Amino acid sequence: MTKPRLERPALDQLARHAKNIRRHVLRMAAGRGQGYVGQGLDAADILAALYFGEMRHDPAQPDWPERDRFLLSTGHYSIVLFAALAEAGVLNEAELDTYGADGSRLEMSSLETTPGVEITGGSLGHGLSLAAGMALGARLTGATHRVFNFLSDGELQEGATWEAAMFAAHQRLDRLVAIVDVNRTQADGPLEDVLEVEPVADKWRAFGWQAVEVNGNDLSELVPALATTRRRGRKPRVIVCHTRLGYGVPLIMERERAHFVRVEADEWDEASRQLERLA
Ligand SMILES: Cc1ncc(C[n+]2csc(CCOP(=O)(O)OP(=O)(O)O)c2C)c(N)n1
Ligand SMILES: [Mg+2]
Repeated sequence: MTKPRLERPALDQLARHAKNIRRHVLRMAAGRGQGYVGQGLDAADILAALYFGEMRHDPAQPDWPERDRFLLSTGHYSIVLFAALAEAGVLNEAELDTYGADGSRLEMSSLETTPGVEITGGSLGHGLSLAAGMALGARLTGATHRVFNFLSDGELQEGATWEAAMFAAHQRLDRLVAIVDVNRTQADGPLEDVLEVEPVADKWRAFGWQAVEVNGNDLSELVPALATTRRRGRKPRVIVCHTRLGYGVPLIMERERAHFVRVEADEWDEASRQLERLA
């Protein structure tokens, strides 16, 4: 089996991928007039940094056994995973238009049967347990790939996440990386109204993790933070990413509630125009 190239592209190239991922997200949601657009826009920089920089993977062989695993714990963020997989060439861009349609492989909550998708999502709070198990399994078999688990601040409100955090630290799973999207919101509203989770980084440290905090919408912070996770260190790592729901499209960012977005046909054109103005 051929080995994929491991070059890490420059920041401006990553920014182009992030912008394309956002374009794909808008295109996908425009198809049905709805979707988890805010999350797709908010996490685009993180997925660009992973899929086009940090992760070892080969789009031509999505099941390559030595690939780093990306586990999307937040199934409802599937829109950004599909967008990144299309940008990487794992999925065909034309298929993106089927997002959320009956019979489509691109469900609004991701399924492991879709190429490039490692786990089925939907029931929140389970991703970190799966990731910890995979990282432990990899170590037991002598494999060297890493496991990246993407989770949300809403999932920090679930007890299972902290059981998995405790287990991963106990097992010293230093090839496990958690990436937490702290966008300060969940389905029922802002975290300060529903259930506060701060101080997020200190909670992880108390559970035995090495934690860094970055602006998750700034590649110049994300990329070096991800690079530090390559060092072996006897602790699992977490990158706490502070993001904005809808980042790059003011029409979405300014909505009072943007957990699930329905947008009128004429507003999609304006959303696209706004995205093109993003540097
Ligand atoms: C176990 C479980 N409980 C509740 C839900 C319903 N639910 C779907 S999305 C969501 C919000 C989770 O928080 P977060 O991912 O931070 O939301 P976002 O930032 O996307 O608004 C909830 C509670 C679920 N999918 N799974
Ligand atoms: Mg959230």
